[in-house]
Amino acid sequence: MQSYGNFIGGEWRAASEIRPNLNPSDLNDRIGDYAESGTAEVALAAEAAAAAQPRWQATGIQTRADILDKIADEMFRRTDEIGRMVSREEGKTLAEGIGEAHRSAQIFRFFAGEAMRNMGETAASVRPDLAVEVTREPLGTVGLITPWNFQLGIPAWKIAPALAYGNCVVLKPSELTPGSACMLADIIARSGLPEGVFNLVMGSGATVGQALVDHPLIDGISFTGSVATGERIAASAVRRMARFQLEMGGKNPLVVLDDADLKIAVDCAAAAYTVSGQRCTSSTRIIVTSGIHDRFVAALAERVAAIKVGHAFDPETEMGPVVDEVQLQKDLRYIELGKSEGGRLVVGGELLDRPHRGHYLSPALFAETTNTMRINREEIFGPVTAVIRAGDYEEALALANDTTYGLSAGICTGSLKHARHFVRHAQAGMVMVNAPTGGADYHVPFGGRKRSSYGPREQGTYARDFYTCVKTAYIRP
Ligand code: TXE
Repeated sequence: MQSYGNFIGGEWRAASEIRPNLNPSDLNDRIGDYAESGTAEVALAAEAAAAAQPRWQATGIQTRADILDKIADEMFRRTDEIGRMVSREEGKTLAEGIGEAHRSAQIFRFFAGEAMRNMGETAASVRPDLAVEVTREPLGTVGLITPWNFQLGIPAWKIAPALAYGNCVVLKPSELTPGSACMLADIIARSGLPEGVFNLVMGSGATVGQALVDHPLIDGISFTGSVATGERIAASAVRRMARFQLEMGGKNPLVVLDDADLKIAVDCAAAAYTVSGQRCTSSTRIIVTSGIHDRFVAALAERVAAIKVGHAFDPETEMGPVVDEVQLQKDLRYIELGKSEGGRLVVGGELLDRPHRGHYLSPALFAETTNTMRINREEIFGPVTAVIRAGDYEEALALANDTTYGLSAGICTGSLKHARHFVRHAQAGMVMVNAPTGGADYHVPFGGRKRSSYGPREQGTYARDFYTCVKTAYIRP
C-alpha cells in the first residue's frame, strides 16, 4: 500500500501517522494511506511559505504566468488519469471526474493570463503637485481549506489566483479526498515553482485546519465547507485580524412556473442529482406553481427513477455512491425526517445492493412538502430534493427567498417579465434562467449571500480582491 506524506518546503515528508483512504464505490479498494498530521507539520509549512514569500512576491509576472501555464499543460495532458483519481476517491462518475480535471486545468490556464493583467490605476490628486497610484500587492501567505465534493476544482480555483498574484500557499484538503490533492501537489512540484511557495498538509479539520487558521504567519484563510465550520473559522480569524473568505452551504430554490418548458424544467431539476447531490449549488427546493405541478412531479419522478446508480467507473453509471458512511447516514436520517414531517417520498431514498460494497443510495424525490420542514431548511448534501407547491409567481418568489442561504437560485419560465423580475429580486449570489442552479463558469464571480458566503467573491477576475491588498500611493515628482 502506497503511503503519502506532506509536501512542505519543496519536498515530500513522511508523516508519523497515516489515515487510509477508501473508495466509496468499492470499500475493498484502499486507495492509499495519507498523512494524518499534527500542529508541528502545520507550523513547518507556514514557516516554509512565509520564508518563500519575499522571493515569490518579487518574481516577475512572466515567470508566474509560465509556471501556471506549465501546471495547466500537464493537467490537460493527464485529464483522464487525474479524473479517475477524482472519481475513485469521491464517488462521482468518471465523466464528472474527468470533467472536473479538465475544468481545473482551464482554471490554471485562466490565471496564467490573469497574472499578466494585474493592472493598477492612476488618478489626479486634489493636491495638484501630487500624483496618485493605486496598485495591488500580494496578500501574503494564505491557508486554503477545502472540502471533498469538488476536491480538485476548489483547490484549483484557490491555488491558481493565490499564485498568480504572488502569494505563497498552504493547502489543507478534506481528509476524505487527499489523493487528488497529492496528485495536484505532485504536478505543482514539477512546475518550476520555488520551494516553499506551495505546501500541502493533510489531516483532520479540528487539528490541522484549526492550526492553520490560528497560525500567526498565515495572512489569510480561504475556506469552502459547512456553515458550522465557517463560523468557527471566522471567529478564530477575527481574533487575530487575519483576512478570511468563506464559501459555505446552500438550499437553492428552482422555481418552475406554469409557462415553463416541461422538458427544460425537468432537466434543470434532475441536475440536482449530479455528483450524488453533493454540490453546494444543487437545487434542493423545487418550487412549482399549481398549473404545471402534477405534470412536472410525474415527469421528474419518472426521470429520477431511471437514474442508474452504480460504481463510479462503470460507463453505464449516471450517479455514483455518496462519499462516506457519515454522509450516507445523514442522508438517510433526513429522508426519514422528511417522511415524518409529512412529505410524500415519491421515489428513491433506499439503500442499494451493488456487486461492490459501497455507499449506494437511490436518488430521492419528495413532493407535498412545505418550506418550513427541516428538509427544506437544512442542507442535506445528498441526492435528496423536495417539491414545494406555490399558488403563483409572487408566492414562489417569496418561498425562494425564505431561507437563511443565498448561493444560487433558478427559474424556469417562458415569460421574460417573470425571468427579469426574478433575476432582480432573488436573494442569491447567482441566478439562473432556464438553466440548472449548479454549473458555474470559471471566468466570472462565484459566491453567495446570507449564510452561504462571506467575504469577496471567488473565481474569475474577482478572485483578485481576496488575494491582493490595495495600496494607494501619493507621489510628488
Ligand atoms: O465539512 P467541514 P464536512 C457541508 C455538507 C456536509 C457537511 C459536512 O452539509 O454534509 O458540510 O461535511 C475542514 N478549522 N458541506 O465534514 O467540516 C475540514 O477538514 C479549520 C458543504 O466535510 O466544513 C475540511 O477540509 N478547518 C460544502 C473542510 O474544513 C476545519 C462542502 C470542510 O469540512 C475545521 C462540504 C476547523 N475547526 C461540506 N473543521 C459546500 N456547500 O460546498 C473542519 N475543517
